[in-house]
Amino acid sequence: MNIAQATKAAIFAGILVASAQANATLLSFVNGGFEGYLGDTNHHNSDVPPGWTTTGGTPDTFDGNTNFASYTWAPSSTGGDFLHGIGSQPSWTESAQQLALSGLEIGKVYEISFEQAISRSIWSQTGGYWRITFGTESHDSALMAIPDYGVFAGWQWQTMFFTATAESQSLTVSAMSDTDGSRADLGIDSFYLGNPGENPDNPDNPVPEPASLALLGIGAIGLAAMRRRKVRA
Ligand SMILES: [Ca+2]
Repeated sequence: MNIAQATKAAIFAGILVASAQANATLLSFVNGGFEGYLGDTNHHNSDVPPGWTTTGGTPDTFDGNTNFASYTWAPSSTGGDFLHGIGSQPSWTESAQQLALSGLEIGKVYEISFEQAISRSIWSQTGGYWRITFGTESHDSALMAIPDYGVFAGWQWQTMFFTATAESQSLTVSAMSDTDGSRADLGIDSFYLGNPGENPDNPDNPVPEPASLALLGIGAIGLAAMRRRKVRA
């Protein structure tokens, strides 16, 4: 490969990355980091961050320092605030939503990935998990056991795949406990919804290496050159 070809390959790799980002923004999904809340995160504030809407119970905006009532948390890998939800179905399930995310391709697979955590406050009774609903499809995250008081078991990455069945779908995150009528206190942060494999924060789903992007670029340039030759012939 000469220098001109290498330059073209590099430019194309850049275009690939840029178009992937453009596709992700078509979703109109915002604020997967749950940032931007201006109130007090060290009490049950019943407030969700910008972009999110409360759809069940009173989920709160917490951060790694939230420690009232024996809560013990730590910052997620992307830090800042996170969403806290109480699961105690069937009577109480806290949930938040992003309505009518648009520009979806019907039949296309989308990745949803996030970090989850659990804490034990003076009211917590049992373990739990997050139920993620996107359109008509729901997936449950891995069950987290209730920790001892003062113990934070860490943030845990979850990766799920959903197939769009409409051009516009709503997204809901619901806190669930493992035992009906018992309370679980859960956290969720670093939420991603977009093309599979393109969440740069997800350690279980690494982004393509720059080298493989460049190879893709070279392949595409080669195809284009072949087509040009065909047209001339
Ligand atoms: Ca955050």
